[in-house]
Amino acid sequence: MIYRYRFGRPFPTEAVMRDIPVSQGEPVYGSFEPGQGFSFKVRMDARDAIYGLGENVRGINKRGFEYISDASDDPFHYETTRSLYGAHNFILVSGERSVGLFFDQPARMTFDLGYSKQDTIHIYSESGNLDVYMIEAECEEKVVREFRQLIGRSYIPPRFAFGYGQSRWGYKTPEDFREVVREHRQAHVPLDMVYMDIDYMDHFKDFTVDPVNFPDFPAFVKEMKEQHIQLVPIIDAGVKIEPGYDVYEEGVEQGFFCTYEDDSCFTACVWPGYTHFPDILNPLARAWFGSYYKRLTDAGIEGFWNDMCEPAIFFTPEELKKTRAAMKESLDLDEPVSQPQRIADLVRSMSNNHADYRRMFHHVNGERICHEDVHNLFGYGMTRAAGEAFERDEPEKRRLMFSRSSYIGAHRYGGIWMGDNMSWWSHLRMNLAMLPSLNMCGFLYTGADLAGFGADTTRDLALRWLALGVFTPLMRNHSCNGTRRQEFYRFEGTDDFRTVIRVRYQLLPYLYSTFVKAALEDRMMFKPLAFDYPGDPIARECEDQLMLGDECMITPVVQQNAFGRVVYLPEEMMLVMLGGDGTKASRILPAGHHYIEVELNEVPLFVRPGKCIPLAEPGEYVDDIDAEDLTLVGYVGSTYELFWDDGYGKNYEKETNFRIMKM
Ligand code: MIG
Repeated sequence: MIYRYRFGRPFPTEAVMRDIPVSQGEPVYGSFEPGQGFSFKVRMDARDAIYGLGENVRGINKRGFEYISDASDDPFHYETTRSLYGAHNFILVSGERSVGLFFDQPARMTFDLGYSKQDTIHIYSESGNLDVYMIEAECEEKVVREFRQLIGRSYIPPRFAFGYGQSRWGYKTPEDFREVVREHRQAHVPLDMVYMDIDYMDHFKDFTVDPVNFPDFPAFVKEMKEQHIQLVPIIDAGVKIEPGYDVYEEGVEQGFFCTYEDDSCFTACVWPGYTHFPDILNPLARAWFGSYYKRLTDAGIEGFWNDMCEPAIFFTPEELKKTRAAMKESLDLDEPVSQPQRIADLVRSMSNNHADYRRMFHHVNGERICHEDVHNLFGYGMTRAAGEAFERDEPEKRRLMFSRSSYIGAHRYGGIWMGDNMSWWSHLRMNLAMLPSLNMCGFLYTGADLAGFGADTTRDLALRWLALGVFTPLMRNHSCNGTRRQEFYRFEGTDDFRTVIRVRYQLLPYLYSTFVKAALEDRMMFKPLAFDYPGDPIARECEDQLMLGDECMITPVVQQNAFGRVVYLPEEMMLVMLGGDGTKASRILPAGHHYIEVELNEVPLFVRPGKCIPLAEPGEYVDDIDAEDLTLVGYVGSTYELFWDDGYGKNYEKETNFRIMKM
């Protein structure tokens, strides 16, 4: 059952696709507190668990901390960071009852989940304009399914997007890209995508290509495609202010940029220098911004990533002025400054400052709306701009699109990557924990920067992270300028990398099929063990293993210097050790705890009783995989339903896309 409660005048986020009648009176769960803004409270039992909240730090069970939905560019996040790049206001409380709660409002919102008081959930916001949805069902999975049906079908990318991608902030010239491809092909390490970060552009201007490095861009795209490589360029939120640059000029002329309160264009400094932000919540401006992607798709590009769409701001003229004045004042003083912290604080607070978000306005259906009140929708709007444009442009064809910032609703138009992480083992564990949380919120096409974006990685971290990345729909090695290089060929013993990445391609039919079926059936691809084994107290506490589809359990190694790990089996399962030297046979292990050895080039996978999965001959790229030549591993007598289509089209339900395989 879904109940809806309405407060004030909510902004139409269009996160929800179904019209649920508004209930009056007391909620079926917890209570709404009177007073300013919005406040909801509910008492928990000692052992209730809380799932959800999409992209956030900490574990799968989110209980015991406070999280804030406030999309922020924060690469240096830790266990106590309250907001990341996205805002996903869905939680699932699981205990005697399973209840899903979705707070559909795009301004800042606090989720105190047993933080102030251990037994109390307190969810509140300054904004009193929102819809609250409460979902009751007999188990966690059903709650999620009802929620997912409410918010609409998840985005499905083209099949090539399930290949391996190499990225690094700093690739600039055609030779930089060619080198990546050459190294992979020479070493027979599979590769499908090379990502183009901001340096491919002409002075960081969206929808342009550096004319010096790429005098004939379509020819370069073609050259890459001949090697079965898709180039995936980045698009940033800010449009450079530069007379003569048509995106800037058209945007100003048509009133398609965000403004100040006086309707002049809002200005913020990001990579291109001073920029304006497209007014992405205005449907006309959204269509206008989206139409520029065609400049690159006309050149042969089939996928993009949208960045800086929180939107991230380095500084604005207003904040810069304030800081400069303070600095000047301190220069004029002969004595040590009286407030030593002040300048450092001012400099730090110049970026992503809410004072700026309060100065920024959108124009939606004739109304001027302060950005602060709809902040969490910007990334969603940008993903949607691209998604809607692709749909208009070539309705029959899927394209790759994923963004950094998001709100629930964006999951229908694209995926997300998990933002800037660090080359830390703790962030590898966080990557794992985020998968089911994001799946609950509709985001299926997702993954983290493998081997870590910021800071220097190590060979073993890279391999262990890739071994998790083998399972994530988005499998991309990405790193920051200035950090240790982490393409596989920068390390010793590159055979191990080949072995691990090839496992992805062996599993490709299974992963692709599992992904598409999850999208079509509004289900999760990755589940906490608790969802499948609700009566098992050990399974409920398991935070470093996940159920994959209906068939498998994954148990990545997430600790340095470990030669294996302890795994927990809620029931008997078959261990299939992929990668390695290829000679290890699968074996059945009884329920309970086991220590399994896992070499750096191995990927353990457990198959559930009565199930099997298909394995392909690994190819060098996705189109090289032969879905007619599959081997089943698992339990004798079991069957698997494979989804395999043309990889591009949208006619998913076509009967011939489904095939029953019997072991
Ligand atoms: O301010 O484009 O998260 O993936 O490499 C940093 C440069 C801007 C942030 C993205 C990251 C990307 C980087 N970008």
